[in-house]
Parts: sequence; C-alpha cells; structure tokens
Amino acid sequence: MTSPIRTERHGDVLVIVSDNPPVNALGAAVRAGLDAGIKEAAGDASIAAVVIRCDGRTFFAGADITEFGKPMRGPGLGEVIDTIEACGKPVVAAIHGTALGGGCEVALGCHYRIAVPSAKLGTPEVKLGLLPGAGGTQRLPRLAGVALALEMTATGNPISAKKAQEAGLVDRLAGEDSLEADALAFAKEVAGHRPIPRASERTVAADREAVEAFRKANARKFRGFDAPAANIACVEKASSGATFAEGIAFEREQFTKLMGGTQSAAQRHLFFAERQAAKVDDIPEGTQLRPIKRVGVIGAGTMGGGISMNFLQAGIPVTIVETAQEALDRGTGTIRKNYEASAAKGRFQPEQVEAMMGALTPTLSLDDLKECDLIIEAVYENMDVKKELFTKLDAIAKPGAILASNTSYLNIDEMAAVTSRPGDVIGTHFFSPANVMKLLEVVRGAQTAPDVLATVMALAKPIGKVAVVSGVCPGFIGNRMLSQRQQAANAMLMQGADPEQIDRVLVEFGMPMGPFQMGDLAGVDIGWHRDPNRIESIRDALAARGRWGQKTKKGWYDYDDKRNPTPSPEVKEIIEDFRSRSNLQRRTFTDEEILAATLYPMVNEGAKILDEGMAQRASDIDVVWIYGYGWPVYRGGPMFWANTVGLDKVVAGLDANDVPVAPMLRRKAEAGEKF
Ligand code: TC6
Repeated sequence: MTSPIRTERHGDVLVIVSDNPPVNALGAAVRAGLDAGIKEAAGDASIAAVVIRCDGRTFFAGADITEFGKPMRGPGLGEVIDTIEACGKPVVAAIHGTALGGGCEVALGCHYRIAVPSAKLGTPEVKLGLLPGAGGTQRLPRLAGVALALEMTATGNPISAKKAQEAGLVDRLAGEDSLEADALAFAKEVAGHRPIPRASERTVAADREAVEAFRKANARKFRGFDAPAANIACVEKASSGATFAEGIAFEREQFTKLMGGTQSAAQRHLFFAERQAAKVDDIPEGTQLRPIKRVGVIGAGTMGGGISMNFLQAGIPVTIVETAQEALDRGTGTIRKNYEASAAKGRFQPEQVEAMMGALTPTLSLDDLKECDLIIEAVYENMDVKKELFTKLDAIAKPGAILASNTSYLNIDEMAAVTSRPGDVIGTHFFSPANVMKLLEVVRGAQTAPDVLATVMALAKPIGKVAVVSGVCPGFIGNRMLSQRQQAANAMLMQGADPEQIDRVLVEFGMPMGPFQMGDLAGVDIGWHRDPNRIESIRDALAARGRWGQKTKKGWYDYDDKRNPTPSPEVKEIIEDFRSRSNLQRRTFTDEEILAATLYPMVNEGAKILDEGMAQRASDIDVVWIYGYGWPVYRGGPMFWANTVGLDKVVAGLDANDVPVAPMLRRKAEAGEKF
C-alpha cells in the first residue's frame, strides 16, 4: 500500500505532504509517514527546515475516529508529535481548512505555524467525549494562555486563524491562495533561528480564578457530561506549576478514562450516526438533484416563520403566505425581531439582517408561489385543510416543484393522492423552534420520487439541519415514540406518581425537560376537543379549567412572571379526583422504575419502527431523539442507550409492566444481539 505521506525537497527545506482524503485524518499510515518524514529531515545534513502541509480540502482534521476502540497500530499520535517537536530543525505547520483535534495538536507540536485567513483551529475532542490527548491540553495553555485553552478544549468550538494569530497560536497569516509558497519562504526565514521555540518548554502562569470562573459560568451547559470537566482539569494541571511531563501523565490518565467510558462511545456513535443518516440506502450517490432557488412557506405562525428563517439564513429567498394581513405582519415581524435579537448578541451584522429580510417576500396569495422550487406548508394539522391546500398547490406550482408538508403526524400519502404529481410530494417535519432545533424528519411517501428525496436530504446541510428519513406512519419516528412515553407517564400519574417526580427523573437522566413540562411548553390545549362537558382525562380537566400551559401561566405547573414552575395544588386535586374514581392500585414508584416505565416502551416502539422499515437503521432513531427532543448526547440516543442497559433487561422490564414486547426486540435480546 502506498503511503499517504510523501516528502518533497525544495532546496534545503523538506516538505512533508499528507494526502489522505477526505479530511487527512491521522490514521496509522499517516502517523508512520509523519514520523518517517521527520526522521528523514533529521538525518539529512542538507535539510535545514521542514514544512508539514496537507493536500485536499483541509489540514489534518483529527485522529482517525474509526480507529478508536481498536488496538493501536504503529506509533501513537503523542509520540509522533513529540518527535516533531524534538526535531533539531525548525518545523513549520502550513494550515488550511480545519486543523482540528489531533491535527491542531500536530500544529502545536510544530515550532511555527502559518495559516491561510480562512483556516480554523480547534480541539473538538470534547464533542466526542474526549480531550486532546496527544499533549494538546498541555501545549495549548502554554501557547495561548489558560483562558483560551479552557474555552477551546472544554467547549470544542474552533477559532479563526486571525484569532489564533492574536492569541499566539499562529505566527503568521499566509495569502489565501499562496500557502505553499508562503510556508516555504517562512521555513527558509526561520531555518537558522535558535533557540527553536518549543511549546513544551514554555511555562504557563497559574490562573486559578480563571479556571474557577470558567467552571462556574459553564456549569449548566456541561451538566451531565464527563469530558468538559476532564478538559478543564488538564488545563488546570498545566497551570499548576506541574512539569510538562507531569501534565502529560495526567492528561493520559484522564484520556484513558474517558476513552474507556460509555459517554465517549455514545458521542462517537452520534458522530457517525449523524453522517450515516444523510445516506438513503436505495438512492445512488450522485443522483441528479433539483435546483432549489426559491422556497415557498405557507403559514406565518411559529412553525412557518421558523422554517423560513432557516432558508433565509442559507441565502435562499422565501415567499411566505398567510390568509390575513394581520397574521402575515405578525409573522414577518417576529422573524425580524428574532434576527435583531441575534444581531444584538453579535451573531449577525445589521446589514445581514436587512439582506435576509429583503429576501423574504410576504404575500396573501398562493398564486405567488408559482415560481418556487420547494413549497412547504405549515398550516393547521387537519387532513381536510391539508388536502384542500395540496389540491390548490397542484394547480399553482410549476412543474418539478417539490410540494412538502410540515405535518408532525398526518399521512403524507393521503395528501399526495389529491395531486396529479404524487412523486413530487414529501414530508419535511421541522421541530420547534424550527430555526434552532437541528432535526429535520424527512417523510418519504409511497410514491415520493428518488430525486425529490435526494434533493431534500441534500438541502438539510446548507440550512444547518441533520436529516433523517422516516416512512409514513402516525407520528413518524419521533412523535410515535414520544406518545409511548407520554402514555406511560400518564399511567403512572393515575397510579400515584406526581408530575414533578416523573419530570425530575427524566431531567436527571439528561432530558431538557420531562413530559409534563413539555406539555406545558407545547400547550396542554393542543389537540383538545374543546368540549368542557367531555372530561375524559386529566389533561382534558386541565384544559377545561384554562390550564393550557406556560402561555396561560398555569398548566401541569403554576408559573410566575419569569416562567418559573411550582407544583400546583389545583392539579394535585384534579389528579386525586381521577385516582379516586379509578380502581387502579395506588403505589409509589422509585426513580429507576419511572425511567424503565417511560423509556423502555420508547425502545420497544423503536424496534417496531425498525422492523416495519419506517427507519433505515437504529442509529437514525438515535439521531431523531438527540436532535429533535434533546435526548442527552452522552447517552447516545434511545437505541444506543438500550444496548448499554442490555436488551435482556429492557425486555424483562417491559414484561414486568405487561407491555407487549416487539418481536424484533425480544429476538435480539434472546440472541444476545444489540441494535
Ligand atoms: C482526536 O483528534 C483525538 C486526538 C487525541 C489522540 C490521542 N476520523 O463531516 P464530513 C469522515 S478526535 C475519521 O461529512 P465536512 C466523515 O465520517 C478527532 N473520519 O465533512 C465523513 O465520512 P463519510 C477530532 C472522519 O466537510 C467524511 O470524513 N476531530 C474524521 O462537512 C467527511 O466528513 C474531529 O472531531 C475523523 N477525524 O466537515 C473533527 N472526520 O463521507 C471531525 C471526518 O464516509 N470532523 N471523517 O460519511 C469534522 O468535524 C468534519 O468532518 C470536518 C469536515 C469539519 C473536518
């Protein structure tokens, strides 16, 4: 096998070039090649300096994640970086694209760094439940200071080349198109400089206050995660007066612990799951996509407005339709207000806000959608209303336009059937708030054309979404599983658990909120029949008393002006009333029982969804729950989590609660398999 690393001689400079597409990950062959390249330079008296650069779209984007959890082959990355740093001839890293993780660490091990202005440097390991374990936690604070090292390692967010230069991480900016030549010139310039600057030889001033302040400021964001604390501890160690070698030993210990833990396995699972989800098994790569130059959105309510924002931000003009001027003005006003709030936080420049608003065309006429390449309806969830709309769209839309519904549970095929072009119809289920939540559930109808599906899947990336394909079934993947959890929560309420207890257990598990808090946020009145004389459930009783959730300041909880919830005596009374009229045995529930009762039925439903082919793969279900509902990333999604619990235990829990077990789940449990 040919090595992905080659060396080129340019006078007295040896250029070590990596060509390991797609992202120059630092796999075994790359590490061995780098090691050999440095040794070649060290052993050749005619070489005075070295440049390390990469072909293709990026400098090394990190260790090769596919190698994690497998036995190490060849030299470890830490060793290779130590070899680079120890080289007696100046080594320059020439950076373009993204120097991430191990790639950033390679750059830190080099003696000098030159980068194109568009380059980014970052240590995103924390997002994989890890830390920069090849010396990064010790070199970064030595070069950039404690504050930036904390920020970069514990949040994982990359910084621009310019910021890196200001912080002392990058020595020089190259021309955007002249990195090779500029790096070479830089190497020649520093070839004779002595002493050679080595990050490991620098000291870092202690800054206990910065560390404590950072810990405190981010406590909420890092709740439940192991890796941020480990990253912080390593940076703290670097600034504690410990020697470089002591720091490295500490880093190694922390890294090994994280690598062997479930959280990192879950986060690495998500990394690949997210990328896998974009692939549709029976649609060939390279399928010709339909151009999407203008999008139409019907409905300027919360969903329609949020959906529009995604496209405007991606530079795609939007025509937004409402039935009344007042609603249209309110909708566009909300979009503007949201953008201005983001601009005030520095996310957009004021002129960007104006450009996005300028690309929004509000109208009261559906006819104005005739130029749109994709039309998404986000109107009231009623099949008759949707069918009427699709009939009209069929008459208005240009040939080849994609007609999409944002329905969260209705049958796409029924909508497609009223059109003369069912192949052009698809579901695009956005999650609220639609401009924030990353999930896009793409519902493939029985007749959805392959290129329509491929187009919508490809569109997800530019609008910042992760798309997952679902088949047509009530509630699709996400809400179908959610309803199992809600039913289980309602049943426990009747038997003696409080809403506060159930919500607390799920929040402690890592969900952003529990089922009853979620009900209050979404609206207790949603889907309510609005007949105060028909009280069939606790929820009906709440809705009939105007307890519609946060919007009426009372729902399952009472709310103060700042939306802080407190348990409600009225709700307790209503629940008690229902309990006393049922013949269910009253009991108490442990937290563990609540988790099993609410989450195992979700896993069970997930197995049915898989078995029916409604989801392509178990990892797609995990992506839906992480990006659509805030399932804790460090638990890897419901199906991954079930694997960690043990499918036999899940089945036993379902059996104990008399929940009919999905055949696929039982089969897998009996065979000792995983999802
Ligand atoms: C680390 O470095 C630890 C160090 C300590 C050591 C002791 N490895 O995202 P894309 C694949 S941890 C293997 O679609 P983009 C990816 O799966 C690592 N494979 O492209 C996909 O494959 P597919 C720290 C990788 O242009 C293909 O490349 N680094 C790796 O939207 C294209 O990826 C990171 O966490 C990898 N490291 O974004 C960075 N990276 O086509 C992770 C990518 O078969 N990577 N692949 O599906 C990224 O953030 C992005 O890939 C990107 C490019 C920004 C580099």
